[in-house]
Amino acid sequence: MEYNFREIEKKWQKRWVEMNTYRVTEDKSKEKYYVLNMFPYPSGAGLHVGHPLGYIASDIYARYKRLEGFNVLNPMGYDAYGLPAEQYAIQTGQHPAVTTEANIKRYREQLDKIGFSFDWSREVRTSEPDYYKWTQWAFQKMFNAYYDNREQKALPIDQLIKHLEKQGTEGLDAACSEELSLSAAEWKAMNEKAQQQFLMNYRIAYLGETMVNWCAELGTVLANDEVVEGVSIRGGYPVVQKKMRQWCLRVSAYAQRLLEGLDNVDWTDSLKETQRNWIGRSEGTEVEFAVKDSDVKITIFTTRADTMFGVTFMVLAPESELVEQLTTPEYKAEVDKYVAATKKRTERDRISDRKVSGVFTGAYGVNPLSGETIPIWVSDYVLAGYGTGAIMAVPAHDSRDYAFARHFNLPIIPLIEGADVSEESFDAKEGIVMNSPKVDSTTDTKQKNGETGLVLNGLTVKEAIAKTKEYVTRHHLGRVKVNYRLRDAIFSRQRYWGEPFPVYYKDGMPYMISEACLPLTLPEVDEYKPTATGEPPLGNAKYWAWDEEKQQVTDTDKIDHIRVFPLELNTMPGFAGSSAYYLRYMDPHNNKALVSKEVDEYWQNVDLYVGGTEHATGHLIYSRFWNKFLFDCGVSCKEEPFQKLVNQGMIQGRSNFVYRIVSQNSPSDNENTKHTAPVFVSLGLKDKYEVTPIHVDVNIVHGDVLDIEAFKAWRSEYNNAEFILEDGKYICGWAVEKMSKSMYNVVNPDRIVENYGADTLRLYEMFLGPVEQSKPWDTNGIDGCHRFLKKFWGLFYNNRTDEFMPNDAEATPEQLKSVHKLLKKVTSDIQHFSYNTAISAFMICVNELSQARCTNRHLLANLVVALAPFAPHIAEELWSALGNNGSVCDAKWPVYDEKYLVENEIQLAISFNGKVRYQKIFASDATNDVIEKSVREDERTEKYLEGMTIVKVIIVPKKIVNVVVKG
Ligand code: ANZ
Repeated sequence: MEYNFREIEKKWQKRWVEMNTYRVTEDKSKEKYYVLNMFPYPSGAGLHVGHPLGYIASDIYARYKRLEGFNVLNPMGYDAYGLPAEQYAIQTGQHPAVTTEANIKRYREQLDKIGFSFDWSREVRTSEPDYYKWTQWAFQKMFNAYYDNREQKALPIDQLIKHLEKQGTEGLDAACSEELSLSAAEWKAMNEKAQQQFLMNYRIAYLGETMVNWCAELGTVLANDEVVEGVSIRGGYPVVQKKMRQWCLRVSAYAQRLLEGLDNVDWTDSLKETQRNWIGRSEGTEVEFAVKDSDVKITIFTTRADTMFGVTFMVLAPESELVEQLTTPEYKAEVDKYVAATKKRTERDRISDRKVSGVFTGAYGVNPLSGETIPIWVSDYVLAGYGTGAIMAVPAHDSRDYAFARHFNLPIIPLIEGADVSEESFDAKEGIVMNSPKVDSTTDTKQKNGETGLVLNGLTVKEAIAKTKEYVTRHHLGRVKVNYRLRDAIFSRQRYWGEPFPVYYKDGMPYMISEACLPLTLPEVDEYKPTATGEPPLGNAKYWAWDEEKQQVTDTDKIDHIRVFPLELNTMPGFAGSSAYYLRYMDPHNNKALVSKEVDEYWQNVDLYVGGTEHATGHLIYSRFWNKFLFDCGVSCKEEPFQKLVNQGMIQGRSNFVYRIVSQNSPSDNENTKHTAPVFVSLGLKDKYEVTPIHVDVNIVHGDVLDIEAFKAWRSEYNNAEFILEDGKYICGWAVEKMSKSMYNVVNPDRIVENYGADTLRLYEMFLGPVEQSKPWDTNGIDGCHRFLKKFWGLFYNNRTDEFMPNDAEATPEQLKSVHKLLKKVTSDIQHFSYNTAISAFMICVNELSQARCTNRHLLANLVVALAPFAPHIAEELWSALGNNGSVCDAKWPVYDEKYLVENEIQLAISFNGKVRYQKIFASDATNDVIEKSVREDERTEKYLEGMTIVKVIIVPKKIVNVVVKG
């Protein structure tokens, strides 16, 4: 009987559904294992072969763990909110929900064909009210919480209110937007609005004034990567930096915990490093500088307090409030101009651009250590959102300060005597010996301030920093400060297709609609564009106001600000719905909680998370933050959501080319030329002509040979094409490029499944190379995997006679060894995600067993179970043919036995006076006497003796035999 993959796969996919094979419950008799894929955004283009790579890799692991006896949760769902559906809606009027539904349907069909072990009963869609109810709920919890720095956790905002009522801000150490201080009496004297405004500084979800990339033309805020050189990537419209009131999440409060948590998860070093850099912990000192002839003080942040004797000027960020306060009338016009110009530049441009620019404010600061007066400048290389937005500039030790000083001709004071200060010398100096601050200036300070002075001579940089920190603190010149680069997340988008905020506005302040009224469902709109007055798309909704008394949504035109209030018009960003989906999969139908305590305690967290590296600083930071917050609230029982993380590589496209001969005659020369058939020349002959390479659809090329008829039918202009062939074939050229529609190199998994079957597709995707590596899709090798499955099938069924061959025949030691060697390797390879080598091992083993005509039922059954994670359909079919009733998924993973792996023969090299002459095989338990005797008697020994005599025979066990001879 032949391997009929089409029938087998259809049959088992149907049975799996009928038997609920992949339905999983909280079975406490078993240990849990949670496998998760980063869920897809269902785009209109459907899946290409690159998409399932990670899903197959995790499916193999999930199936393996189940065979090992674990209760495995392997869910799937859709990140269903997103821009493409909305853009399409703007262009066509088609409701994004309709597009999304259609795309999901197509995704599901494609996924179903590949034979995944997903428990679809747990599917989630972020755009479903039942799901986003919990996104809104979490947001409200964040609104009603603040972060206590001492306890290092989120606490209910009521606790903060109690504290304020009792003692004002005294003794309060909480994460806040701005350091504030008030007394209990002052708090009580505030009206409701003022109190709400005050609390906004502490809430974990808060409305904050933040700088955003504002694109007036598109009517929305854009992310940094949607803007280049001051214009939007889409449309090329101007983008300016604008302060806007936006919902933000106080992610920065969790910076330290996000950093420390990385030590306890099993992620790649490079991913952890990326997150550490993103969080950007920096220990330094805040130092206060006085301003000459003014009461204003400038606080700067420095990581190099030891360089304070080398400060020659100060720089403020253009956005700093101090700029306006300090600029003298004389310099005002120029400063204003500069500040306005900065608004056009994104922070990213400012960081990457090394061009020097800046203006003098006319004001002077005073160095608290040396007492020297130094000019205060404004420049965009100082960022408003980092540190204090002001710096002390030390051109001799900092490259950007150096460039600035050189450009504006400001003094440069080297702190290492005799050191040459130039751009190249900075790195070399870092971390070596900090020789001394300039000795004169230390003496000067002593004289000026009457202080003991601060001598840093001969210290290392580290020691000098520590000493200066201590000095600065003791003299109340500043304080030790830890800064993080991690910013709060901007959480509002001016979009339609996202989660609505469960928020309404009263007297300009936001109020949460009651938890019992969640979810607040997304309203219908006539237009998906911003309104004529520049409000977000929800501004078009006619039914979008909150009746406070009735506790329900009502008509927008009923808004009277007395009983009926406007609802929030922004929606949540893409990362909202993906921040806690792994928790929802645990308990997807619970309408009382995001996840019940009991269920959460069973599944705990994700044991294996598989997805792309592109989420390193977005989703993987936000969801860790979100989970930590829920952990603080007692909802999630684990601090870290994703224990182990594997990043799958990208599958690149392998493009094919045909070569069109450039016409000798231009159309104007010859009226008929344009009717002339295009001529294409095969790869090997193309150098003889002038040709233009043209991408050709890889689906009409097989093994680099063009299907000429299909090519003619591909495009009308090629209907009458002519071909110059080699050996009767048209050979195409090829190149590895990104897999993309425009390069015609997109391979649809459906086609592969149709032609070779899902099991072949699964095997082949894994056989392409290590999971983490990027690699080109190359259909040329797929036949090999398909042949392997046929051969595997051939161990069970005789092709001609239809006989089912496994029987009770005894297995030979070789067969036992072959299978147990395989089991050992496959077990270890799966554990290390080294699937490609596991598959090679299968190929070797199946060859050996075929040659040996192995029919031992038991050995073959072991093989079927071991192959099941990789090729589940064929495994099910053979498992049932072997007489088993249930699914192969419920079999037991075969354990290898070392005893079959013991080598019973060894091969030794026989040498004469150190020169290896021949190899000889011995029983592995042969004694030295037996070996020596057999070497002496071997006829080859006589030949190599060349008439000499044996002095002695030295045996190095398991390695070599040396025959010492003498003439
Ligand atoms: C003096 C100094 C001397 C500095 C020296 C560095 C080297 P990290 O490590 O990233 O925290 N800085 C502080 N606030 C800044 C801002 N808002 N925009 C741009 N630069 C800022 O870097 C801290 C250092 O970056 C600080 O230490 C400050 O320059 C600068 F040899 O102060 B330093």
